[in-house]
Amino acid sequence: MGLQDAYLSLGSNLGDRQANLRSALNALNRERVHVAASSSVYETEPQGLPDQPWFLNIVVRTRAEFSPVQLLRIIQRIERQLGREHPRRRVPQGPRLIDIDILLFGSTIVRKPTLTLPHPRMANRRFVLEPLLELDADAADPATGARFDLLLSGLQDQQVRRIGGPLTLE
Ligand code: PH2
Ligand code: MG
Ligand code: MG
Repeated sequence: MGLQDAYLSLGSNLGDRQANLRSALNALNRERVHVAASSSVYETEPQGLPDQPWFLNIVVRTRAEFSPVQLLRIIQRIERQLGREHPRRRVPQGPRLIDIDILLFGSTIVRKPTLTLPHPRMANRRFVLEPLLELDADAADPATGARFDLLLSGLQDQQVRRIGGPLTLE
């Protein structure tokens, strides 16, 4: 499979959140998931499970020479290495040192028990769409054709604020 643009969402709401995001970016590059561009850093209101600390979130564009499932395995290994708990001990949508989700993989549509692309909740999440649109203002959902900028306009009640520019790598 050739190189594809894959967009990833990264989030952290425990410990040194910015350091956790930076460690994840460095780990991706080390694993040959090349980070081509990173959004600004946003501090974001927790969605899904409200009673937890606010997150730092970014979106990155990567050039991956892997299939979507191979990319998922690499991401899950990095999450474990960075101290994320085993899936069975984790609260769904709850606090985490690091979470890395595949949002889009080119315009590939995947529906497997272990992986759904585009990410099934991205269209409802301002903490995803705002940084994604920073990297690609014309991005649209490959499954429905809906433009993400139009979807974002319905999510303004979710609080996000840009707290800094793109993270720099080692
Ligand atoms: N991740 C979740 C659930 N809720 N809320 C924000 N603001 N940012 C996240 O990254 C996030 C969330 C599950 O992965
Ligand atoms: Mg995840
Ligand atoms: Mg997630």
